[in-house]
Amino acid sequence: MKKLIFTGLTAAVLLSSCSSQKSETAGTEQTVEMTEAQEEAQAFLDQYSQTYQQLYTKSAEAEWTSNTKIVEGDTTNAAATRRANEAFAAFSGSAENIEMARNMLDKKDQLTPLQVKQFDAILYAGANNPQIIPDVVKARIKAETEQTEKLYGFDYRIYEKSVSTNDIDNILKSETDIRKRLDAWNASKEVGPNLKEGLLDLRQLRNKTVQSLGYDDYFTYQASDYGMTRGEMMNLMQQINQELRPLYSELHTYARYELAKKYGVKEVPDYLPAHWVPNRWGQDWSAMVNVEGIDLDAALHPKGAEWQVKQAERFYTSMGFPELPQTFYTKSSLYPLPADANYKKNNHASAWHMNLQDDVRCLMSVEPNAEWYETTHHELGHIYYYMTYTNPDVPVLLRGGANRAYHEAVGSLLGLAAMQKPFLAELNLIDKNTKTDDVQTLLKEALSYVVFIPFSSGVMSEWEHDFYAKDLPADQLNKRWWELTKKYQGIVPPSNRGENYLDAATKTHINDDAAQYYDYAMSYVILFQLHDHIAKNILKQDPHATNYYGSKEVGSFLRDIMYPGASADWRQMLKEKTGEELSARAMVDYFQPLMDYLQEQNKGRKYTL
Ligand code: X8Z
Ligand code: ZN
Repeated sequence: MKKLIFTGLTAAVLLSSCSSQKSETAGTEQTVEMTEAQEEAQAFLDQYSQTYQQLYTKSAEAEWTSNTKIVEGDTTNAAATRRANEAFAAFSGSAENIEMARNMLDKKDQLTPLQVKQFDAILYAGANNPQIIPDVVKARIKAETEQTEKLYGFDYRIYEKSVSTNDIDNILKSETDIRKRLDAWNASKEVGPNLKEGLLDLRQLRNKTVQSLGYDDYFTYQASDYGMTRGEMMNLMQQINQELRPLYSELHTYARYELAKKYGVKEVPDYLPAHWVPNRWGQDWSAMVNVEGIDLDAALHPKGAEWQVKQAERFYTSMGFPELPQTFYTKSSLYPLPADANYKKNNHASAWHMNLQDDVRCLMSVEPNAEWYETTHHELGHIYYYMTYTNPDVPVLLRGGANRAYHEAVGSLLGLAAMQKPFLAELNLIDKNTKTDDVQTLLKEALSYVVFIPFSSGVMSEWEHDFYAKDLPADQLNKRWWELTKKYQGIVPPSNRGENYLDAATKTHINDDAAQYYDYAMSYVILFQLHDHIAKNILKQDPHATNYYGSKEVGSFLRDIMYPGASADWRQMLKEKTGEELSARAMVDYFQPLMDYLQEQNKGRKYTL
């Protein structure tokens, strides 16, 4: 989950500012003359932005407390969060502000492109909180807060003993006893039924809010942030999925046979039982493979959790990014709570731009292992994105990614780079003289990046599409989830999962980052496009074995992408920076060398996808 301000705009923009202000563009101070209409618009924008920022900050502060201190039975935090979110909604969704933005956009040809983008942003935010139906918005805010509390206040148990989700994840990554795996997997799904009523309420409330301002449904609303219709978004997801399907089919076959061997199961199943794979949702299977000579878990363990955060920061500063502000360390919540804490916290990683200014924080539960090492780089990507577009050229209302997927892509890109061998050798996390098997390394990467695609572009996106846009019946929620899981991931439940379960809702995004999971699928595609360009054209290195460490050139390439925030046009940006339109070409190319190996391994095996 990310805590981000909306983006959502299309036209390209020249950075400029009003006549009464000075702006620094490319290091030179410029004063831009404005017409009367532009001055009027700017006066409104300045006023709006100021209040917006204040209320956004209060809401973020309250949310922060609600997500970092979940006390059973306590209602004070929830009430404070509700009040803050209601105040933000009352302002951003006020009929007056929406009306004003509409009127301004009626004469958009008289405004600067940057102003037009800000008015679009005002309307987009308004549609989520329309005060023509204040009761619906209030009910949604209440339901959202309650849903998060239920999800993160849940006490997961295995054999009656309380466990953290990190504990469950560690079992799924390494346990070879199939019974114990099943028990851990089952434990991870126990939270679902508690979330069903709340999620059904949220569907109705989310749909109703955006429908009042003319969107078909909540999924359509979220897709419009990319300037796309819901159908266009789903087509794009299908396309990404298809391009990676041949490789996924090989990986799926390989995993069925290898895991059956590992667990001592004689008959290889046609579909992977969900508790066989090393992740609660089957979205990342990389823990299946150990590459000899690169045991990152073993190398990271003695370094400790704090080292990982500091190291991720060092990676960014090595490329010329500034150090994190001191308040990042004093105000973030970076590590798991002590076992005896009498409260819980949100245990899914997120990055927060608290005041749309200098207060940036992460909420994580970092442990010293490869998964958190990667996640830490991912989250700091969000943080450096926030820090980079917090500059005089980017108005508060456009402090978001070029699109939401870009925001996800930057940190994941650095996560990928931080795992490559030359980089690991530079950090002494592996011995640079050890010979390692490149094919195994690529296989491990594919089990993370390629395996993620059918989950994100297929299962998650289509389930949420059906849920919000197709009114998926309340008695078919789990059925649909497992249909899609089988179809896209080739994964089946360990045993029949009826409608008394709600396995989709065990995924945090279904509850608190709704109808946006395609962001991640798209972010992987963008990530490989950026990486391909960086490796070949900037570093002149093999994309499979790069070392970004210390490269100011890579830093400045990334900085240029992040600097304009949402004032940039995302399609144009991709074209300018990589020479390509959005395409899975780079991702497919990257993993191409693996195809031969997998086909060889899978010779004579039965394919089921
Ligand atoms: O939710 C996240 C980030 C937070 S923005 C940790 N991710 C997705 C997930 O965990 O499901 C990163 C990749 C996929
Ligand atoms: Zn993220």
